[in-house]
Amino acid sequence: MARLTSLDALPPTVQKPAYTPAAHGAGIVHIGFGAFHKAHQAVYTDEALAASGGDWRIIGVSLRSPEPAQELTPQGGLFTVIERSASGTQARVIGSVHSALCLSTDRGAVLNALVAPETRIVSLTVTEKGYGVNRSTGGIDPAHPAIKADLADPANPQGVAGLLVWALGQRRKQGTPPFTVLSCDNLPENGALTRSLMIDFARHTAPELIEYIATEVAFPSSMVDRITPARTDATLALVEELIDRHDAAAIECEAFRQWVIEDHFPTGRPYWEAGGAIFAPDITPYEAMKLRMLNGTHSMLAYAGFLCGHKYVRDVMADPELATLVERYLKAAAATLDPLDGVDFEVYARDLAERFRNTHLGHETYQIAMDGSEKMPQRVFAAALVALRRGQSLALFAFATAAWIRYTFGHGDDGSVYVLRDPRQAELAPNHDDQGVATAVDHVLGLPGLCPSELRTNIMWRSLVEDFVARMKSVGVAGAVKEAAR
Ligand code: CS2
Repeated sequence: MARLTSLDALPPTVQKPAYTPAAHGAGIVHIGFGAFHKAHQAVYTDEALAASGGDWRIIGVSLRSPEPAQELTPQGGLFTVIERSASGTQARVIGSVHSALCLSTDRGAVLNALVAPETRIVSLTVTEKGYGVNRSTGGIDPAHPAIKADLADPANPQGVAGLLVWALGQRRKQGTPPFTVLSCDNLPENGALTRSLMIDFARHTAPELIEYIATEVAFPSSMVDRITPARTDATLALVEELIDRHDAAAIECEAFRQWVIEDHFPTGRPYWEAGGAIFAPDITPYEAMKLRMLNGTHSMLAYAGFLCGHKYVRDVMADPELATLVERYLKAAAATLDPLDGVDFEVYARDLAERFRNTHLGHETYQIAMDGSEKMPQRVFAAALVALRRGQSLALFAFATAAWIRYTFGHGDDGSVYVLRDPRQAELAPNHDDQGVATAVDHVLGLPGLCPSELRTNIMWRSLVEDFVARMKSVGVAGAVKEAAR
């Protein structure tokens, strides 16, 4: 089968860019060129280019993995997104990616792109663990591998903070205005967090840049949302069927998407409104809603569901007891939020449950279960802390926490073992179940920078978490789910 290399003669059912991609230059460097970026910001940018043009195509950069660039380069940047929902499957070819690079293999080209005056935005989807931020101080985590390497050799940067601080230094030297840094990761106040990370990194490596970064560089926060399962061979086969071409870079996702962004782009931006992006002066309420309701529920259902033997989120939703817990978790998380103009949390919760039920997506619980130590604080503990202060029930949050702690034992009730896939795996690993439940709970909740002390030292919280872990051990996770859903 012929490879996707041009927009010519694609089947009429395939949606194509409503503009000529090659007529637009690059204006964005995106770091973390994975499936989520392709399904989200690249689609919004595609629509912005169609609606109002501009030199805003994206140079996609992977920090380590050469595959994304190898897949995309022979296709001239074109790739397919298949959007799957109950109302059907739509294939669309995206033209907004200008080129793709890998830092380890195209180092010179990546550094050039970061200092090029044409680059006015650097956006990021490097996952929670990619930043190297110490969440309790907001500064750098000197033990993070990329931070460590970049502190030792700042002129030869490998990680996010190192690369961006180096590039801003070069731009300042050559009199080029700074780029805007746009974080698109599921972290609270992701703009402010990236800013404080970079200022602290500069403090250690280039103090002359502190003032410049603090006053001249914009770090808008953004809330991003689109469920994007890891690609499988089935994705590629379906794409071939739909577009009648081989596309090595295709991805699949749900039809829903949302993007709420702080409108602070001194060097300009694409007209992302064309794709439905919402610009708001303060996005933190949207972020809290998404992190606590979508992502918090996701983590709860991933740990409990995985340990009950459910491979996909849709299987979890087909299990009546887990579905009941999902519904209750959504309610409990919603109750921790302040009212948000124009948003009905009940409707949002109903829509989320519907999205989780999407039978057309194979979204693995094991994928969501990854990196729990990076996800639990903003998803579950932040909500639990508000619930504690407001005198609301802690039960669902304690259940989610217990399911995560049970997951850190590294084996299911049937003895099957799995790899945790967590950057703090070495610290979590001693947490096996032949020690007492109280010791296991202490060990995980006591890890530095994880569970806020107000929550950790609360006796009610502790005993709820311990009781759930104990039940999971004595009657099995499925048994504990059944009891909790009663
Ligand atoms: C998920 C998210 O893997 C995970 O942890 O909760 O990736 C989730 O699918 C996205 O945030 C949806 O926008």
